Amino acid sequence: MARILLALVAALALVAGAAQAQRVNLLCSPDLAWCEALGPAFTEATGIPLDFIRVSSQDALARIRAEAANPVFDVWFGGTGDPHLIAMREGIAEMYIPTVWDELIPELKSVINEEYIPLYAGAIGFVVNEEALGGAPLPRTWRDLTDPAYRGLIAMPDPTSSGTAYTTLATLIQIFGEDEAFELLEDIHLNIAQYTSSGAAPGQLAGRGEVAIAVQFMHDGVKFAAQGFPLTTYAPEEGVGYEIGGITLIANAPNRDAAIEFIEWALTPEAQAIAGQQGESYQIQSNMNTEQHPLAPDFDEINLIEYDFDRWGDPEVRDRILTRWLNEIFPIPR
Ligand code: S7P
Repeated sequence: MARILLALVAALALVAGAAQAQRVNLLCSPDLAWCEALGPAFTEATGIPLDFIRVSSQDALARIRAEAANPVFDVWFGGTGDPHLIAMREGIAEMYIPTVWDELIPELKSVINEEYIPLYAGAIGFVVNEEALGGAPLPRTWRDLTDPAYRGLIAMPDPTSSGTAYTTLATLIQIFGEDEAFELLEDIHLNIAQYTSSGAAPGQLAGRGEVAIAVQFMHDGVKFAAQGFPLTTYAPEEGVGYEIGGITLIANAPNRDAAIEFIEWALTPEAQAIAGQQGESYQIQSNMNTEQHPLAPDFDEINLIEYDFDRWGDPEVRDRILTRWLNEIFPIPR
């Protein structure tokens, strides 16, 4: 009898231990509302608890790099794709092929050479509060942003913390070439009122009329307009770069099984629909069977450049361009 009791106690302890291990620590880079909506829905679907913190894409990469020897997070959800690719190439993230792989939009997988899991796509653009322009014309091109008429009227995110801003730098370099892009960035810098740490914040400043022009993802502009802010969203004439946001398993994740369960769940049409229905996020979702939100910008109507994901997901390219921006643009008085 004593042996049976002991065996029972041991079995219960094992079950309790396993249950304790079943949780997901999520590094979440999209908008906070979407991050907040994920946990309750995932726990309801699977019984697994989820904790998250919201961190911008570049900061998230820095965090995963710093914790690589002793990872805290299991999954990195969302955020621009370039740093996901870098994490994969540096071996601090692990490629996992989800069971829905064949349901993911083929173009999203092929342009990133299937090096990470696509979660959504979104294009860079201008988000403009016409009232706050104070009579200045609507900017139509990237070059227009250098016009002194926009002094103090532009906000964009900081490329050292924000994936949105890194996508913007990469866009300008791909359109104009590196040196000309840096000349433009210098002139645009003179018109910048604020570099924000997160990618979506410039649209909030524009929405409140604190600036007139935000450079950021178009789906974020659409979101703020849907919330009632007087904002118009469009792509400049020379074209725009785009992101393929990722979902990534952290290498040596402390809760690997739960992490995989989360990734599987997050790529289902039901989970992806949370972005637009509860999370006010209008990216194009990666699963072909997800019903796209009516407010999601239509890529067929946007002048997209041929974004070179391979190059911009190269750690050396990233570090060199960010260092150049930090040394040559950021310190210029304005
Ligand atoms: O808000 C949604 C979104 O624009 O944010 C993600 C990205 O991490 C931008 O945030 P940061 O610029 O702060 O890194 C995008 O991937 C996503 O579409």
